[in-house]
Amino acid sequence: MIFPPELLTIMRKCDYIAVLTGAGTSAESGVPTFRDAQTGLWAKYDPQELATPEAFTHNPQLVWDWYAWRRELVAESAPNPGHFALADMASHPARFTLITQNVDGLHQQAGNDGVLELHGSIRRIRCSQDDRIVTEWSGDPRCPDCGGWLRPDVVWFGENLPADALQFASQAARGCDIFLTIGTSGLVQPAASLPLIAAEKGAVTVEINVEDTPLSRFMDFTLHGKSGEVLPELVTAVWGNDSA
Ligand code: BV8
Repeated sequence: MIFPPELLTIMRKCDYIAVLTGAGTSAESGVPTFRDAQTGLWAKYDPQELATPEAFTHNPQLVWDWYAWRRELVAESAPNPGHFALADMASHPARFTLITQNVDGLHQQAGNDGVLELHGSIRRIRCSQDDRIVTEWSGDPRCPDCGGWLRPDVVWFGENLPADALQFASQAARGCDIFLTIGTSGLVQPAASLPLIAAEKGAVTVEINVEDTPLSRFMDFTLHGKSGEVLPELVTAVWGNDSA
């Protein structure tokens, strides 16, 4: 891929890079994006309907089973070259913040630490009653202590994001020199506002996606391609071969 030379110069010289990722960064790892058509048993369900407290209250077993299916997919997945490129990228600027909407933990597996998980993690299970994290249960997904239904430790539509993660993400958007938005449809709030906050505060904004999104027209640079292909090439183009 040919990158705009001015982008490469800016990335080489900047002190603080912030990144927001969405489900598109995990697509090449075999984790379906949030707007991919669901397959098999789940084809007739709309994720946006299932990822809600109402759905869980109405039918906790159904919602539990949906997440158990997704946890299986995540367990079978592995970081792709895009994840590893972001782990590499983190080592170059003086400051680097990775913010993700994803719940699959693949950024951490690829080597990024301090990942801000705006929407929680499907890998963590918590009691829906007493909020404690539960690592073992026998048979029914019930809390060993209080008997409450277990749930994934993710943020559902209509639920607040973890305050600290959102605060640090907003600070990164306000303070960074460059804000990269990768593999997100830019539809879910408040995550989708972060690139616009960065732009408003004068950061150089870059979008990497296979197609345009509602954010594209606000970006300084839009790179069309798969993140698993574009990111390794970008890291090499900016910081050289010894980097990738
Ligand atoms: C909240 C966890 C306060 C669960 C998720 C303001 C305006 C309008 C609405 C709202 C608003 N403020 C709040 C809302 C309501 C709501 C919302 O945003 N609704 C939208 C849909 C209209 N937000 C909330 O409820 C949030 N809470 O604000 O609390 C509050 C409380 C009550 C009332 C009001 C406010 C909580 C939102 C979090 C929801 N939980 N996930 C789970 O995973 O099961 S969000 C879910 O969608 C995933 O986390 C996912 O990451 C996220 C966003 O989707 P994307 O990541 O963008 O994925 P998507 O599939 O959409 O797109 C993939 C993209 O990748 C595409 O663009 C595609 O082209 C691209 N792509 C594909 N392959 C590749 C690729 N790109 C590169 N390479 C590839 N290979």
